[in-house]
Amino acid sequence: MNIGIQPASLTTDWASGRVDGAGVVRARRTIGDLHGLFTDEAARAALPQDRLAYATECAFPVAEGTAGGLFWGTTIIEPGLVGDEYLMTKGHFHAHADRTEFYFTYAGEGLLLLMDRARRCRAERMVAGSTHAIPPDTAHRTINIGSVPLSFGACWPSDAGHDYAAIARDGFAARVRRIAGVATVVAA
Ligand code: M6P
Ligand code: ZN
Repeated sequence: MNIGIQPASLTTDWASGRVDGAGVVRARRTIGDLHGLFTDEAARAALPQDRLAYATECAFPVAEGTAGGLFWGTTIIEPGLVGDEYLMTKGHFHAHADRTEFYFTYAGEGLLLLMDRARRCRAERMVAGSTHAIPPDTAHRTINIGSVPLSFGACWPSDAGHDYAAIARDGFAARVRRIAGVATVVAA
């Protein structure tokens, strides 16, 4: 009996990171969405508020909150500065705090900023191929320190959820600033 062979319902372009397929959800974060993220709020407010900061393309094969499932997505952060800080993601803890995640870089140059519950920060360099295991109870934010888009993939549990509130309230304890032309991690 011929069972048949179907193409995969989901594709990832390994050069660009672009994810495609039925049910892929695309979202945009604009400069306007990043209110309060940067030290220099006046510099952020002076930029076009509808300018793209980063885009996500994600596949959710099971419902959000399902135990045992996995989500898959790509984030592409535009190059650029707000004051002396580079464009970056909002960053989050997981709502289900012990849930972990993998990040992996397709293209561009970035930093992955990690912060534990004691607000201790460290940063890992993101270049094509770099693969990052995000531990439990660790906030994660990505920063594009290059001059081209930073594209990275993520795979995370479908019951991890996003907790943005702690970061919105307290921020990260470290920031990445462009100092004498060099991306530098400094205490916030
Ligand atoms: C990765 C994953 C997503 C996340 C996205 C953008 O793709 O971690 O869950 O939504 O980055 O990051 P943030 O939600 O912090 O803006
Ligand atoms: Zn996450």
